[in-house]
Amino acid sequence: MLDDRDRIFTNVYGMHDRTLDGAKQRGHWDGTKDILGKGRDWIVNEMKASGLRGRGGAGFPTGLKWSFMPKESDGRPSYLVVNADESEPGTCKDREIMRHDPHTLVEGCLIASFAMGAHAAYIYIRGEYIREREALQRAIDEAYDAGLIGPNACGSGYDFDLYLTHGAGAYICGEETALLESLEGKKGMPRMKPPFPAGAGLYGCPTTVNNVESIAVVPTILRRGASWFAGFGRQNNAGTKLFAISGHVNNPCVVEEAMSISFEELIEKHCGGIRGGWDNLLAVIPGGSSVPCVRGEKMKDAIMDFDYLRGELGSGLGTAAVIVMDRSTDIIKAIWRLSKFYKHESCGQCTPCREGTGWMMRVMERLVKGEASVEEIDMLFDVTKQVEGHTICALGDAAAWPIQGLIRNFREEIEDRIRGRGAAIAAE
Ligand code: L3W
Ligand code: SF4
Repeated sequence: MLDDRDRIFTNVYGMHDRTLDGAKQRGHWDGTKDILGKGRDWIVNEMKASGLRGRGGAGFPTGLKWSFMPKESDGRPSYLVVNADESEPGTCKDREIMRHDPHTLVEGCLIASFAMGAHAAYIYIRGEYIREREALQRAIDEAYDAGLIGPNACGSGYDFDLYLTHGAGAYICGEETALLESLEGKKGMPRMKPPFPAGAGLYGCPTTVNNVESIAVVPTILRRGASWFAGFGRQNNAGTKLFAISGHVNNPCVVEEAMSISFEELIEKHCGGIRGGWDNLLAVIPGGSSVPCVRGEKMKDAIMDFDYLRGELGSGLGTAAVIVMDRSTDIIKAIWRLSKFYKHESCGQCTPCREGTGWMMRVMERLVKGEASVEEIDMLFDVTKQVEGHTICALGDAAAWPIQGLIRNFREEIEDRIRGRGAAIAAE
């Protein structure tokens, strides 16, 4: 279990003072000017050496992403955009940072922006996060008043402005290019990639979009050293990580742990075990609603990191939103509910997603009722394959993967329901 001294987020439950004074007492904003004094290259190289992979779901190496930004300006400004549109079902970790440890994010924005030559950063926060927005704005105001950001930030000679803006309830605005469209005042519709934001992002300028947690861990990594962070977790899966565990555990929580912790330890140490015991565990979605569910039996020995969950279990760490379901769950109905969500949130601009999400949801509805035929299970799987990888953004994949996980892991249950319904009709 991670030692308290190695936790970056020391105020996850809001037990301590979240103002600037409290943040400073917990070690934040300590030596920030010295970090900036080491220069852009040093910061980017340290971030690469730390092994930090993006915490928003995709796990793209953060230092590498920063290195895509231009070294010399071609006349266009560069921007950092923080994706705080946390909307993935099950995911509520960034909320804790913004509510209770907002200075980690504000300080991270300054350092990350400096490293990428950006004099302005935008935090795009989910519209429903009203208290979080207030807490974050207070922290930004405090940082301006104390000269930590603004002109000559921290006395470094670097000018830096930080803006907070909010969304209006659309899940798709968490997709990085839809978020940029929305920031520009347009309808939040994903753009084709490439070009990636580093080449043409906000207002057509070089932009890096990073998740809240990815940016908020930066100052501590640089203070304590890349090797300290890289010392947690397995190779290629470094660091500490916020896990948000919900569902049928005795004590749902958000907790920072070492990457690659076992699922069993995570649940036993922090959640008081599975409701009704381990034999009662039916299924787990280990990384937010977009990744495939896994049968409970396969999860007990699982290692909670990117490579194990994808390579060994065909699922993913995603946002590390761990959704636990016990045997009281109607798993077919639970996945149907996700299908309904993705259908509702599809922006509709590409055909496989616009048509496919509705089609998949309707077949799922019939599976829930046991009204489909057994042959339709394979047909549904085929349709998910036609959606996956054939859309402008990852929402198409996100709609396809949970259904694929259901069919791979719970085919017998689906067939039983169809046969049971058939038998019931015959008996009527
Ligand atoms: C420059 C290249 N940049 C990739 C950048 C790219 C982006 C990052 C990751 O979707 C996933 C999705 C959800 N040159 C680059 C490059 N980049 N190649 O790297 O890119 P990508 O395409 O792998 O992912 P994505 O489009 O950002 C994110 C999944 O995460 N998800 C989480 C959803 C999370 C929320 C939330 O509430 N936080 O909604 C869970 O599974 O399905 O697969 O920056 O530009 N050659
Ligand atoms: Fe819009 Fe769906 Fe296409 Fe993404 S995949 S651009 S959400 S229609």
